[in-house]
Amino acid sequence: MAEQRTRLSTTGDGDVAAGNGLLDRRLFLRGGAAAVGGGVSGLGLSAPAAAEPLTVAEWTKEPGAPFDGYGQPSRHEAKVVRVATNPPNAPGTGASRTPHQFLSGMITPNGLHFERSHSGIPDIDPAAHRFLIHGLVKRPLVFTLEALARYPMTSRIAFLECAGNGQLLFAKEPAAAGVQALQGLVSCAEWTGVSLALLLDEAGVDPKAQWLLAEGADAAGMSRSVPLAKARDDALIALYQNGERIRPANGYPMRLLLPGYQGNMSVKWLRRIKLTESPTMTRDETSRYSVLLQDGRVAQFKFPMDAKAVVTQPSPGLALKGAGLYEISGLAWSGHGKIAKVEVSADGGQSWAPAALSEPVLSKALTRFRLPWRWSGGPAVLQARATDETGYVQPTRAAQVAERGAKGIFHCNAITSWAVAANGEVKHVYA
Ligand SMILES: Nc1nc2c(c(=O)[nH]1)N[C@H]1C(S)=C(S)[C@@H](COP(=O)(O)O)O[C@H]1N2
Ligand SMILES: [Mo]
Repeated sequence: MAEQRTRLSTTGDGDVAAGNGLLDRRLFLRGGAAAVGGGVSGLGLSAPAAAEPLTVAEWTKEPGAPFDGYGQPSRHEAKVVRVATNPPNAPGTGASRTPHQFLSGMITPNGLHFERSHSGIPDIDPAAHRFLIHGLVKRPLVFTLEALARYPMTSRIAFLECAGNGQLLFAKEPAAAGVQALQGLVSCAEWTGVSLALLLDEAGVDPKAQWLLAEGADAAGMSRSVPLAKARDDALIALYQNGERIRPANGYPMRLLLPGYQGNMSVKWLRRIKLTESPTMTRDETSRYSVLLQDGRVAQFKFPMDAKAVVTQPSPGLALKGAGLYEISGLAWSGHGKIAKVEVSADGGQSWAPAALSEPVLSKALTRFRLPWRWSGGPAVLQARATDETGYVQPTRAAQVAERGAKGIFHCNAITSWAVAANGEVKHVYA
């Protein structure tokens, strides 16, 4: 396993890293791309300057638009939007998904962070909102937003993933869907707020307390039990998302953030934390968000999201325009820590090459990976497989279905496969 790269040097260049055209992840750093394509960079994607001389465009001939109170993306990017799925007759209930096929880097812009709400987005007046810590504490405390905002703050970059993300992979036949529909219930932001451990110390936790109940101020009154150890470890009462106040859909004016844990536990519109001896067994944690086992039983409480990687480009909807050099890119994450390795396959999992991980590689954050690929123009099946710092390796779909049975819903982290056809179209398949 140490050296997974099979050198298939049939073309004579030493840059082939795995079957069906996968190239060495250091290719561009070494300047070796000259060997695989035309021109100095080797990419050969540009036109000769003589064929296409620069002209002076309309937008250069007159002054542009004035400044804007709150900037918006270019009007040419109108397709880059979340797509919502709602149960019939239930506005605000359901989810909208991040269009990862159009994004790069590791941070999800706030307007594109996925949304999952059980009873719509409450219109909370920040001045009237109160947050209570009570139960097994010496001093029950009530916070206004203003008071909370005066505490020392910390920032961290963390992904948030709904436990239902990827659940379509449990379907018998591969869904005709792309990365947004299949894996769009994960996003990553820089969250800033007050460490929950600090507030718990201020309230004085009774030694009998082992759990807490977190409850939202939405009409769903969504609530979950959280082990005290997690609350003390890295839980945040988040007030800011990527530098600005949390968006209404994501929990304005404050939310619980439990890095690496299933999204449902990061209670939005947080109004109450109650310290308890044992889990409260709320509706939201007994009816859903657990793992159905092969024998029909349900494993109670699976909190961290296991490691997953997914190729975002190319992916369905982004057709390849002719054979040649491409960069395969995608996202990987683990609720157990840092991503240690992402391997990419172009032949449906027969051979694998290690991808380059873009810095920074952070614990419980999305990690961007990249790998050069020379597409021959023939059929290919692209996959990515994550390994996290605990040594855990992401399973194939077949392995996960065998383990869980076909009725699984939550915590699917199986490998996603994209087939590339000779005409360049990309399609979701089971490999
Ligand atoms: N109060 C409250 N908190 C909530 C929810 C909710 O409906 N109400 N949805 C949960 C679910 S299922 C998920 S996956 C995450 C989604 O967070 P986001 O909408 O910011 O992406 O919030 C969780 N917190
Ligand atoms: Mo969720």
